[in-house]
Amino acid sequence: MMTPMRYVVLVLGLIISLHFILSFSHEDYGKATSISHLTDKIINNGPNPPYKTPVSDEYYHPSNDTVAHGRRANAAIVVLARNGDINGVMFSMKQMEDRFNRKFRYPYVFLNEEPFSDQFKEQITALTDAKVEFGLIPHDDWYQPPWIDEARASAARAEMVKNSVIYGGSVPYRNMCRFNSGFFYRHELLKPYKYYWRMEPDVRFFCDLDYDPFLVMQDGNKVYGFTVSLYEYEATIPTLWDTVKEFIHENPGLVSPDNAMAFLSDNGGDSYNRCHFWSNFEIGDLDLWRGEAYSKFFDFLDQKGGFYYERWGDAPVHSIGAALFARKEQIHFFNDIGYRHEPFQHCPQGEAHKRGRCWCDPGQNFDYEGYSCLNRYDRMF
Ligand SMILES: Nc1nc2c(ncn2[C@@H]2O[C@H](COP(=O)(O)OP(=O)(O)OP(=O)(O)O)[C@@H](O)[C@H]2O)c(=O)[nH]1
Ligand SMILES: [Mg+2]
Repeated sequence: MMTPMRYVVLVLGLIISLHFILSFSHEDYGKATSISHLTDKIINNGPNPPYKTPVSDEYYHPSNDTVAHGRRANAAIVVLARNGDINGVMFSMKQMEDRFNRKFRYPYVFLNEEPFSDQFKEQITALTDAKVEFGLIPHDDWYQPPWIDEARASAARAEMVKNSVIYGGSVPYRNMCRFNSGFFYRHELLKPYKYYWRMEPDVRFFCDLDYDPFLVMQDGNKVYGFTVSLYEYEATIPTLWDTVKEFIHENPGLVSPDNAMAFLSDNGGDSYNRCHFWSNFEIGDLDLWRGEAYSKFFDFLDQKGGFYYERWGDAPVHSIGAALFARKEQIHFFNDIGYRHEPFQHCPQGEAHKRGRCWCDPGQNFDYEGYSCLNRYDRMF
């Protein structure tokens, strides 16, 4: 007869033997259960995504350097704006220059569906020593295509206005979302570039950025960078996910292995959890959008008409594209970039706050607030 104590010892012995066999035979199991991984989880209170390792010192230029010499990326800062956005654009750009670009001198590309006024051009050019170009958006890349059923589109807008959906009644807003989703990276002025940083009017940059984020993207083979992620309004995208699933079903070969589906869906792709990267800030690789997978994806979405029959935003469209067509390691959280677009902000914490001489209150940080999706990003690693 075995005593209960002997049973316990026997079962423990079996578990320990199985653990050792699995540790040696399955590398992933070994890594996941290693002491260092487990202590990391306890100390850092969760998973360990790549951004928790600070950017290496070799990327930093001393903060008193006036010009960053050395390697440069093929990159531009991109701004979509109207003439009437001039004050907000200057507000953002002055900070972009002071916190970062005064030293790095990356060129700016401004885009508009109407010609920029002389006043706009003069005031903007005066803010920087970098090259500034002003481009006109081709008519068909901006305006609602003729094959959209206007009766259906206007009925959808009226319904959204009735339901108080933000920008629900606006056609220009929809043109903007469609242009940012599928056309900006094809503009003539952006053709020479590989990387871009999207900047909007009226945003804040809180910290000095003494390293070149484009080189961090390039060297790490990253394709999409963000600072804030959150949930999309369901009312703006009722059929978007079904359309995405249809596309995946028809094009399984275009989806990346090791993608970031877990950021978008909590059930393996069955439904969309509405998480997206907030696209008013993006540092990205234009070739992600120009590639076969995203090009086909955008055309597929576009011909469904959801940019006009609903109000599909460029944020969910880009986020779904990046998450499906890149590997999850290629999506980068720019932890060092303190950033605010009303009403949310990312404020770096601890050492990163100190190093960037950030002027945001570390207590005001969206990262792990209830409406943020950063925990879903973290859990992928
Ligand atoms: N040229 C042009 N640019 C536009 C138009 N509408 C919006 N934009 C730009 O597109 C970007 C996004 O527009 P926003 O109005 O900031 O949209 P949003 O960020 O969703 O909403 P806000 O909370 O109002 O900032 C900004 O860079 C705007 O300047 C437009 O009709 N024409
Ligand atoms: Mg905005």
